[in-house]
Amino acid sequence: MKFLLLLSAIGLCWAQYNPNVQQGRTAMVHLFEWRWVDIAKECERYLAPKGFAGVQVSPPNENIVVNSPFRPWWERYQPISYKICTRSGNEDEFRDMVKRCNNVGVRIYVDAVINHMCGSGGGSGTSSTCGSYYNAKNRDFPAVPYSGWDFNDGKCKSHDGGINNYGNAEEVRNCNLVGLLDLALEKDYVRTKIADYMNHLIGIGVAGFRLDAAKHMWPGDIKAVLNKLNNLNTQWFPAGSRPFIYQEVIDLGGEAISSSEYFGNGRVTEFKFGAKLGTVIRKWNGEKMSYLKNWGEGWGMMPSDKALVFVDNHDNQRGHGAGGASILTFWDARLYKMAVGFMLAHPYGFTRVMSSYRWDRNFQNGKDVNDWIGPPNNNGATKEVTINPDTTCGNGWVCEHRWRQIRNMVAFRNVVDGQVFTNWWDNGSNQVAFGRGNRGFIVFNNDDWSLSTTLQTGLPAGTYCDVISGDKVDGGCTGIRISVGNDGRAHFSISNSAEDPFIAIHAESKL
Ligand code: QV4
Ligand code: CA
Repeated sequence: MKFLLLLSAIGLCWAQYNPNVQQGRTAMVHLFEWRWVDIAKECERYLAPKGFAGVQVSPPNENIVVNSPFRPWWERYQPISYKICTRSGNEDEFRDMVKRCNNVGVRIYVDAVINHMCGSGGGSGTSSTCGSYYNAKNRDFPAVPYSGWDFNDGKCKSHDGGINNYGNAEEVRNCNLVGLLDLALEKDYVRTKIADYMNHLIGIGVAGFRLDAAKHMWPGDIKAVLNKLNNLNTQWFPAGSRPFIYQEVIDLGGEAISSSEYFGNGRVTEFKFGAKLGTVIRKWNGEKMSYLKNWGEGWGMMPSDKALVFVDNHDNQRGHGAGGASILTFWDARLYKMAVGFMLAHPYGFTRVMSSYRWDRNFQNGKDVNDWIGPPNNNGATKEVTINPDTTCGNGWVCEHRWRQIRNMVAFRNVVDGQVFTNWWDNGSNQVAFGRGNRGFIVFNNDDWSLSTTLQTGLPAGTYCDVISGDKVDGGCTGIRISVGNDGRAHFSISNSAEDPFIAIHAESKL
């Protein structure tokens, strides 16, 4: 009885930090701009069998249609209503996706754009993904409905109604972010409309939310909205389960607003993670992988149990948002795989893998002028994610989550879940290794010379298949074999010119 009380107390206190994943699954993937029909299939044919915990989906609510430039990805961050109706699909397709993914134990997390509606320069008419009328100048969104009273025009004190000074918390939260009409979240009416939208999604079966632009909302206003949310759908979740919450707050230091103000509401995106890891793996500013020994809180990052971590996201992979030039993406595939491998092997934070589409980059004076290009499409209709015979994706979809090295490191993270960080080794430069209890071990060589050394792995004796260079198939191994002796030690050689200069072995890759 005491135990049950304790459990329920922990449940109540910690609920919104819990991703509501199926037992033993530890990483989500952001299927950026995918259609609901493709996500449903991906859950069944790939994500569930490979052990992915969940999917972050692009905003599912109706948005403005931007024709100049033609159908940019960012139009989805300009809401017109809360109808489930976008280029990714309609409500029936969304429901079918949530049901099919949940049925195979893969959770859906919704990107909730609740700080604002469309841009002030968005005009008027029915140029929206479901044809709902709006008038940006009059602050009129009858499909919600919102009107002039529901926006922060009166509250914002900046000279032009926009956010110009990130050193002023009131301005950041009460004014328009890049001209986006800022909702008056202190009003119970607005909070109720937002909570109704989120509760509609909870009813359908989603497991949680990314709160877009959380920095631009007062933590107390967010809390008031969260207090109105229902428990998760008991068709798939234990009674009393609370939605998982992770708030998009970019805090690289030096601004008026810090991540810690949001810890009471749920997890927070840790943007230092990708920015710093990119700097280390690129070996910029004299950084070395050996310095990663105390990665996490030791590097000035937030507490692990509050952090949502990722190497890149849909913004900073194309120069939007923050993080800067150091961010690694699929465009730098070799270094990117090492960064994602390090993230998935390391115990810090709840991890999110990025899954992108390719676009024609065109750098002019260091800026990609094609950073707006939307998903692969025919006249604006998002293209299907096709699957090639070799399991990669077609039609311009990158599918990083299907790359062997990344997919196998998601499995590694599941296998070592709950195990301590141990057996750290480094050469004082860019050759490092560490283990997770007696369940997994990983070795990196990011130096300009070869690695050849014997290390304590902590693993039971046996022959293991390296899941970076290959796979364990039918009891054999298509990659490098590593033999661990009775003393737990194993010899590793990694050439600095290897296609992937790292090796990972774990309990389930034992032959
Ligand atoms: C333009 C002018 C403005 C003018 C305005 C008038 O530039 O000066 O005031 O018109 O209407 C797009 C355009 C932008 C345009 C704006 C409004 O790029 O030029 O302003 O629309 O029409 C994405 C994109 C933005 C895009 C926005 C809405 O990144 O470029 O703006 O969608 O379509 C900060 C925040 C952080 C944010 C990050 C990008 O703290 O919260 O910037 N990240 C999230 C999302 C991101 C999204 C938003 C927030 C907004 O991850 O994808 O922005 O929802 O760091
Ligand atoms: Ca705001």
